[in-house]
Amino acid sequence: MVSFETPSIFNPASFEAGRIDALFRFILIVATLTFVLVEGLLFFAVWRFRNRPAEAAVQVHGNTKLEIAWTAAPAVILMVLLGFTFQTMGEVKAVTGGNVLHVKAIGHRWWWEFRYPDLQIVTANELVAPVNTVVEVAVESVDVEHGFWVPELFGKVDAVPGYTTRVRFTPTEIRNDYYGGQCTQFCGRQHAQMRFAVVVRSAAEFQNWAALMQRPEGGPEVVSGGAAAGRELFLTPTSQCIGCHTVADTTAVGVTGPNLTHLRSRGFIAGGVLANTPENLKAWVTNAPGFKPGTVMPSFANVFTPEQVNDLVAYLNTLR
Ligand code: HEC
Ligand SMILES: [Cu+2]
Repeated sequence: MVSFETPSIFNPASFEAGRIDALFRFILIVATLTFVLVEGLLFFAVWRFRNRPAEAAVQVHGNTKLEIAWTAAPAVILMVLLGFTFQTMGEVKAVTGGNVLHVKAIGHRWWWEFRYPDLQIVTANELVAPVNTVVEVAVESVDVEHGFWVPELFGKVDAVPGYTTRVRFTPTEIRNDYYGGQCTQFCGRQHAQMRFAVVVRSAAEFQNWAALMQRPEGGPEVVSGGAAAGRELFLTPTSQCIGCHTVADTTAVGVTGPNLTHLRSRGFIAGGVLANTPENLKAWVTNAPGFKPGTVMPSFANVFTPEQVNDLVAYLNTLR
């Protein structure tokens, strides 16, 4: 299993996550002071007015000033917190504006699809974004409700079937590792295995990546040997692959599973839980439900010979 850097809201790497972090810390301080004050008064009262055998307790009824004070003080505190919360919400709200990169994140049981409508890019598991650019993500779902969250970059939003939720983030830091994301709404058996990553790159690196992603599959002339046999098998309708997967400019136009056109350009497969290595591809293509019981991708263990799987993986390896 791939381990992303442990996601933390205390380690913000975008303007929006920075604002949320600041609000959280402010609320934490106010809440801590309130807690210490209230508990301190409680313990003081317990100690100061503890029962002593000789004394009868003083009987008091009502204290208007005190009651007004302990109603007004929390109300004022909550109003202040509400004010800062509204302010932060305004700052992080998705507003479609000028220089915005639009990305669609579509939840599937149990992986995330990423589409860049303006760039004609379709990929999975990894959202690549340029640093210091406003990225507006339109979050959707094709099946059940999912949750979309990268703690370092933006607040949690729901992916609701038939409805688009928008969230915006402006990454400010390029880190070597991935920003780890996780489905945060229980969505069935493989909910915990529904991860994704955000990769933040410099503007130039992002352009290179986009250009690579816009290239079509190389066509039959670029593959040979096992890969050519694998390509043929992959594109044969009876092998089923093309019913669920797309490879641009081939007869593979299925949309049930991840787009495989540039499969090998991604670090992970299977909803971010397996490193994208030839060995893992082989194991996955042989028996996907062995890794993720319940996935709609069937097991091919009794369908293909190991040689056929080798050929398929040789072909998948050419999808760069
Ligand atoms: C019934 C639909 C279906 C069929 C048929 C199918 N797949 Fe899949 N495939 C999926 C789904 C769904 C996933 C994503 C599963 C997940 O991550 O939970 C997937 C994932 C993959 C992945 C990993 C991609 C990634 O980025 O995560 C590869 C590679 C793959 N399939 C190859 C194949 C090959 C090769 C065939 C034909 C032998 C095939 N699939 C047949 C549905 C299908
Ligand atoms: Cu989910």
